[in-house]
Amino acid sequence: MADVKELATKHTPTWCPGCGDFGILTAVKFAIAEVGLDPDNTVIVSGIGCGSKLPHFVKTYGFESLHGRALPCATGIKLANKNLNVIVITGDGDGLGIGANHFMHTMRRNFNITHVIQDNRIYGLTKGQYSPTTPKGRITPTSPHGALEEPVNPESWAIVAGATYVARGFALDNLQLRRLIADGIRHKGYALIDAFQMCPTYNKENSMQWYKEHIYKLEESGHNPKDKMAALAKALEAGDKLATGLFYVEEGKPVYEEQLPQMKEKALVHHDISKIDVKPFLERYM
Ligand SMILES: Cc1ncc(C[n+]2csc(CCOP(=O)(O)OP(=O)(O)O)c2C)c(N)n1
Ligand code: SF4
Ligand SMILES: [Mg+2]
Repeated sequence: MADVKELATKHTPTWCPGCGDFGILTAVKFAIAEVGLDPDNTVIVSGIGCGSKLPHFVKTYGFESLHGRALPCATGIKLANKNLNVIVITGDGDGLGIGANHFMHTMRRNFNITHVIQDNRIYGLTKGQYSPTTPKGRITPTSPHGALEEPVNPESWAIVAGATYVARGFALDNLQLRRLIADGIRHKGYALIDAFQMCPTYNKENSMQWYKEHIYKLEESGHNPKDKMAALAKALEAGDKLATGLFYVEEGKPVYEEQLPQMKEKALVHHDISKIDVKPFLERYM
């Protein structure tokens, strides 16, 4: 079992002071330690963005992939070795914009992975363009007259697409966030944790104070996370208040990687391929 201190690396984050990525990093490390994941058997996969630097700061295996492609890489890793613990970290732009196609299909397949979205409602790394979760009407360098689109609601997308664990946290409510991530890791199936975070450099509107004034906790509202329609209603809730906590959980749904006959007995990486003659296959395609 990992001690949280042993999960530190020699690298130091270069995030801006006050960035919510610090809180999410802390929550991820504490969740890994709490669940007792073996760092040698754990891989954190990210895309590209400010927050996607996270794998550099946790002493597990790490894979910083391409913008929008964290989920296909995580899928490939899980297919090669289903025994690995796979945690995916993406920004809101990464996971819900360029990577939205992968997001929907990975949830539909119910891979056993945990996906944390660092949701600062902006493209941070590329200097403040509007993102899929930027509120309608927000003025940014790419929406000088106000963003025209309705923002993406990740929780409702996830519930409808077939995710089996759907939660939302806040970078500064670290105890709640680490519990949601830890439970997401323990959950067998696709777990989404949408983590609200501040970007004090490019998103001045959704500040720490703003979140504190708008957030309320689902567990204090009598919500039943096993009720799919109630979860969807909570996700789509209109108005000034934003719920955090566990929206939806469904146990027992088969995970994709365990339904493949080739992997029933053991992971692909443990198959003996030394006696397979690949020459006929190569000749067929050369
Ligand atoms: C294929 C491709 N398109 C665009 C980019 C440029 N790019 C890098 S990060 C990024 C957006 C990052 O926003 P988000 O995913 O929300 O992460 P944040 O920086 O806010 O943490 C963009 C557009 C890229 N690297 N690759
Ligand atoms: S630009 Fe925003 S998201 Fe990126 S490090 Fe700075 S505060 Fe964090
Ligand atoms: Mg972002």
